[in-house]
Amino acid sequence: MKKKILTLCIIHQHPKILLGMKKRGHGEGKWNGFGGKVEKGETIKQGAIREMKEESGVEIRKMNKLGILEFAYQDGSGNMEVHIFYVKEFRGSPTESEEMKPKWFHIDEIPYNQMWPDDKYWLPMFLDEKSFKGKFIFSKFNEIVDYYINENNIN
Ligand code: 8OG
Repeated sequence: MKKKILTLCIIHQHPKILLGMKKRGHGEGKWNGFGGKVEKGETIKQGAIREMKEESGVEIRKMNKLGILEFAYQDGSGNMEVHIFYVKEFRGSPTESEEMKPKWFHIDEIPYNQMWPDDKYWLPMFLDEKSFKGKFIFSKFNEIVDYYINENNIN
């Protein structure tokens, strides 16, 4: 099966990051960065900028790709490749959308127990602005059954 390409953007304005509570669909009830599927005819970067604007009202001015993670299920279904962007500069103020409710979190108070279980493995690297590449395999109950993650130059 072909891998789906997705984006994920997190604004870091030290000592805070912007997350959003996903209100519906895949990952509902979890805090996460902003992003989604890359559409036909757009680059990954364009997809990231579009999704950030649609879901939070924020216009990205400067960003840096830090990570590429692959997510798969044990039964081989739903392979995804997620491109993770560190957003340094933006315009506008975060606004609730149909999909996400934005909130700033101090980096000492990141709500890992209400996030995807892989996030605690890579978000600390992300916050240090280190690049990384990895893969997580989930059970059908969304538990991690296997993973690897490498600090790596992805550019
Ligand atoms: O378009 P849709 O809302 O389905 O996009 C899903 C978003 O969730 C997209 O930004 C990628 C992101 N995402 C996953 N899996 C994981 C994960 O395990 N951890 C994090 N932090 N984000 C994920 O699809």
